[in-house]
Amino acid sequence: MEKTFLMVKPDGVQRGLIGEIVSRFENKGFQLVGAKLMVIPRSVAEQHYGEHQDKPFFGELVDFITSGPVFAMVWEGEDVIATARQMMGKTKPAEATPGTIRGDYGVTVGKNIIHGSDSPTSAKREIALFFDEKEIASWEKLLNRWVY
Ligand code: RTP
Ligand code: MG
Repeated sequence: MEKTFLMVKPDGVQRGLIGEIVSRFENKGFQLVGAKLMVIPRSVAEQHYGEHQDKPFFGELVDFITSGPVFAMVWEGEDVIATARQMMGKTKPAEATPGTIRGDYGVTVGKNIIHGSDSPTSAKREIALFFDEKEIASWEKLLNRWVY
């Protein structure tokens, strides 16, 4: 089953949006298989955003993403990579449709609440960068056995 890496950025954690964001993906029907609150080491942040290293905002981006705890997650489900990007909304909150996470909660492009992998290659790379294999727990939904 497809997996993606999602992360509530420091602004989302500061604003108390972890629960809201987790709820959206749970309610959609995706499955949480890994999660942790962490402060990203600078070297990991530079690797994570390596594709942007020549952009003028790179320094600011790395400063911000390492400025406080993030909530890093791995989610699983059919087409979860593309669907999560839809649920996040466009990078610039002003362009993000209301109903999306960035459309509902974001104001500035630098502080846009959530990160999500943009392709299967990115997802694989980012999951390996943030999680040990033993930190990812695939689990079976037992609801149909526990609720009648
Ligand atoms: P992310 O990687 O964080 O999920 O965001 P994204 O794919 O939607 O956007 P991306 O192009 O990968 O940009 C990464 C992050 O860099 C910040 N950014 N700042 N000042 C600027 O013009 C600017 N442009 C991008 C944003 O916080 C964006 O999420
Ligand atoms: Mg990106």
